[in-house]
Amino acid sequence: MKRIVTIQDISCVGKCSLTVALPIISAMGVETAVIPTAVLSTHTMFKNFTCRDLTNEIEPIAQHWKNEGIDFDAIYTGYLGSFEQLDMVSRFFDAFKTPDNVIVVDPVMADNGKLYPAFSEDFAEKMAQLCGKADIILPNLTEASFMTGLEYRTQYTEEYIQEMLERLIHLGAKQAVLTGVSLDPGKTGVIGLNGETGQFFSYSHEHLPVSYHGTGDIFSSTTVGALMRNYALADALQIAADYTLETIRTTMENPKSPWYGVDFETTLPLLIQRLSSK
Ligand code: PXL
Repeated sequence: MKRIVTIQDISCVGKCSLTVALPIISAMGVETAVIPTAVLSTHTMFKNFTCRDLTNEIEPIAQHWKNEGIDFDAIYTGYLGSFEQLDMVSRFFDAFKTPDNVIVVDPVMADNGKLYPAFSEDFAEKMAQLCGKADIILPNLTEASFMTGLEYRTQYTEEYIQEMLERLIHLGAKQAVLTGVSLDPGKTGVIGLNGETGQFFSYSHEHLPVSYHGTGDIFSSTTVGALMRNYALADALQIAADYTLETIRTTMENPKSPWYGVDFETTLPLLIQRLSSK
């Protein structure tokens, strides 16, 4: 069985970061080790959430794992809360990168043209450096724009997306994937660039007219799980996009779904079925 480690916060209620990464990747048949970078009572869309920073735990955990000879087939990072955490995660990459494992960075920090309230433009610059060490990065258009300096647009052409991807590859990542790209009315999807072969790849599907918290984390977690089940990146992205879309659709249909996240638990069996039918 493959083993990954995911490094991000745990929002105790809220269906994002570790509370989706852990169940989804485990259910995909992949051992999922975690480094919780902070414990929050809820994600930050609730009012008055509590937060205990765990930055000082990262290095002792890493050191213990080194002493135990533990290694990972993938290192997957999501929401990271401070410059110091970015530094520590960068050092974690140096310590645990092997010729065969894969580093996946989802630079969670912005959406809809704006940085999340906790972050500044300097943070985006530093996140861009972390992305430079990754094998695969999964930014949305807003995050990509803050990291590359190419202006954020809501209306764009394929050339604009290609330029954004080329700039992302220029940061140093081997493959860059832009999420939430709509080139045709009523559709959305992902477009990626393999920096080593110069090849673009894409997948698009129906665009549902809603937006829910935590869906980016579900998408990235599923991508990592599928990669670990030996799917090529383009296929892993398709599996992740379909699962996220079905989850959003199911959530829309459930009048009792909570406002703060999606019903990924309901659709998880469909994801597992798809993997086992390979
Ligand atoms: O889903 C991304 C995310 C993760 N963790 C925390 C967040 C967010 C997005 O806002 O607040 C704590």
